[in-house]
Amino acid sequence: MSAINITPLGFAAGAQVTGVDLRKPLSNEDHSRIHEAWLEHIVLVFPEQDLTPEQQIEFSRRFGVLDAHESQAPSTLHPDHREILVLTNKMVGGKKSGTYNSGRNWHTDLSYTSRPAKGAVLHCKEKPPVGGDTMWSNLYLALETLTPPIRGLIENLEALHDVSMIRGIEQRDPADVAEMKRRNPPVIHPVVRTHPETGRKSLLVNQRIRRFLGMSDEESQSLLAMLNAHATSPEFVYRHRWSLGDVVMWDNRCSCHVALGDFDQTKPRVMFRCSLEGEIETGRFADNAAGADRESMLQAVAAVS
Ligand SMILES: O=C(O)CCC(=O)C(=O)O
Ligand SMILES: [Fe+2]
Repeated sequence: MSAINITPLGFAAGAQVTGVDLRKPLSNEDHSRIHEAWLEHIVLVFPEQDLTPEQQIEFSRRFGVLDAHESQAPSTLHPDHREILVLTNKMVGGKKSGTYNSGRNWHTDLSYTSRPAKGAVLHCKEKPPVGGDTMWSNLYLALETLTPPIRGLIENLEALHDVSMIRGIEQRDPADVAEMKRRNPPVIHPVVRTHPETGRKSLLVNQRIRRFLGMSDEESQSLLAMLNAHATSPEFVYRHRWSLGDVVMWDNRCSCHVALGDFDQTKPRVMFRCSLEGEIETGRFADNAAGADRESMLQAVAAVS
């Protein structure tokens, strides 16, 4: 009998999972309960865990293929385990870490690649005394609550996602930024996507979209502002206040999130993240787009890079 307890933490997303020690291999029964709860609650919080990198990797691997983080600057990876991305505001090798301000605008992990992440497992290693919360939004609800006329407008719409839109990227080390851009040319994804496991549709919008295809800049910017405001309405959001040792695992296929920078930056905040590779390629590179769209996209991109 599984000793796992699942308690909802929010209406739109979030549940706490207790009664499981993630240092040990998961039984098949525990694995299925967690997997089911993950699909239902989108964000799962496992409090008071204390995992070595190997244990975090083993646990994460049960839920998908681990990303070797080719999209990231090598200096941001754990020196002994490239499956672990180190999110830290500490100095690394005598300079600011490439992740010191990661996640500061609403985003879906790796939507700036052709294969957005399936999910991620984030382990809190050090935290400031106050602040530095993370918020997730349920993008199924965001889609389902749009009115029919807007839903019709976006049904077949596509968006250009651009790594240059990461908030604060210009403050990072120029070599890291150049590397990120080189690794991640702009990519196009549909605005409405289907979750490969639940079959439900969700709204893939976030603050790393540069524009929609086939629209003027004015149309794009107004629509994007409206959709982003809607997608991140408090009604759809779970906000997590971190405690040391928390492990939080989220489903990236139906959510977006933001890491708040509202904390004393002289205090360390360190998170270890395993990322699960996306199962499907939903994007195509902007370079392969046809005709007028290609031209206008390339101009938009040239203006920023
Ligand atoms: O640091 C955090 O709370 C989350 C950062 C983030 O966006 C991520 O790990 O994907
Ligand atoms: Fe993220």
